Amino acid sequence: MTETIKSRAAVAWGPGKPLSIEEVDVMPPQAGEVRIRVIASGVCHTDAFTLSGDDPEGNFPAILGHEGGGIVESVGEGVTSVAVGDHVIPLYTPECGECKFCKSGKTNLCGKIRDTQGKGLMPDGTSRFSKDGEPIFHYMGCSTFSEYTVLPEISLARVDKAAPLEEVCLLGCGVTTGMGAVMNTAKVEEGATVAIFGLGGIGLSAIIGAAMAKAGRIIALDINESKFDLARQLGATDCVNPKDYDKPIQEVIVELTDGGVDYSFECIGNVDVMRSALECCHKGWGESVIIGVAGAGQEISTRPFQLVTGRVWKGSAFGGVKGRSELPEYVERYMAGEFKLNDFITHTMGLDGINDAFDLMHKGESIRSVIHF
Ligand code: NAD
Ligand code: AHE
Ligand code: ZN
Ligand code: ZN
Repeated sequence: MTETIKSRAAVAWGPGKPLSIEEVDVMPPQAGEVRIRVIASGVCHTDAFTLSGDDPEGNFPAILGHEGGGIVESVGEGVTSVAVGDHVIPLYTPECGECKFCKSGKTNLCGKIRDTQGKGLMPDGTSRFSKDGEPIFHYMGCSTFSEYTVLPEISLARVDKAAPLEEVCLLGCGVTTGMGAVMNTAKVEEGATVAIFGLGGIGLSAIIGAAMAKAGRIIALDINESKFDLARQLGATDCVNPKDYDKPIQEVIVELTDGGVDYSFECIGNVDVMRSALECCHKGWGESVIIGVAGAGQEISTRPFQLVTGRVWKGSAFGGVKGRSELPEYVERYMAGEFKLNDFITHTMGLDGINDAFDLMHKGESIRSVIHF
């Protein structure tokens, strides 16, 4: 019989406010739910985006965090696919296996719990978190900035116990998103020319994906040149700072590449850069994938002629990866040494230091900060 437990958590009380470390109550998992002890959580730009107040789905007070790794502490009635002690990665893109989306074979998005998840609630429309009796919202179905959190069973990928959760937590969002966008969404082929805009955790992971796909040329762009060394180590062939040019960067790339790139990836969340990323694609076939998340009210634009003449605009969530069935394989590939994760972990800190993680991100000094509980 599981009970409500106390948990240290970083609470976002309101938009733009620093997170506050609190002792919160975490209810036992209900039917179909699982309570996990979070071992580590990366801090992704999307956490900062929601904290800023720009996310139309932002709810406060909330416990943010969605790039975690943990151990199953208790399970609710009817849970069969994970057991106490299993190592798991929370999934903000669940996989129920039975909804229209899951059965389509066309997308990794799952519709089963999306409505309640977007409202910061569990599938029954209530929260498992509270402080002094007042409910606190969940976030992206994960809330990994808490020592203990509760998730639906369909939102957990069971992974190899030998994998270090302090590292593979990055597969809960950033690294899988970047690699997957290249390999699953764009399906970059050998010899292709690729441009990657924004060299944070997502863009650098897209470089890993492009190098694995044996892209012939990988052009990495950022306005912060301190990102270029790692980009080159991971396989970028050209590093470009758009600030070095006084004409639109799409024109620069088109000239550099004899007419444009085969694939581009926007990994920033800037709608002007999304336009550049589309327009630097080659006429007739170039494809641009939007990964970055833009704030409420922002819209993309281009001349329709760009599409009429064969360029394709796409988007990608969690790299097109179906978390329960496919993420364990990413963990295995990591364990087999196919790619590294510790290159990305520039800072680690306890939960008390979580606001520093946000500051480092905003100053452009970190790739990923990982919180160790
Ligand atoms: P980050 O802050 O670590 O990296 C962003 C990078 O973009 C930085 O290196 C920054 O210098 C660079 N940049 C900013 N403005 C630029 C400009 N005008 N031109 C060129 N470079 C510029 O962020 P991250 O964690 O890598 O996330 C990147 C984006 O991806 C965010 O919008 C995030 O919300 C989004 N995201 C989307 C998904 C998804 O599934 N679609 C998953 C994770 C993150
Ligand atoms: N809530 C925002 C959109 C946020 C968004 O696009 N989230 C991405 C994941 S970002 C991870 O760092 C995603 O997976 N989206 C698909 C989905 O179903 O949320 C808004 O604009 O309302
Ligand atoms: Zn993320
Ligand atoms: Zn589903």
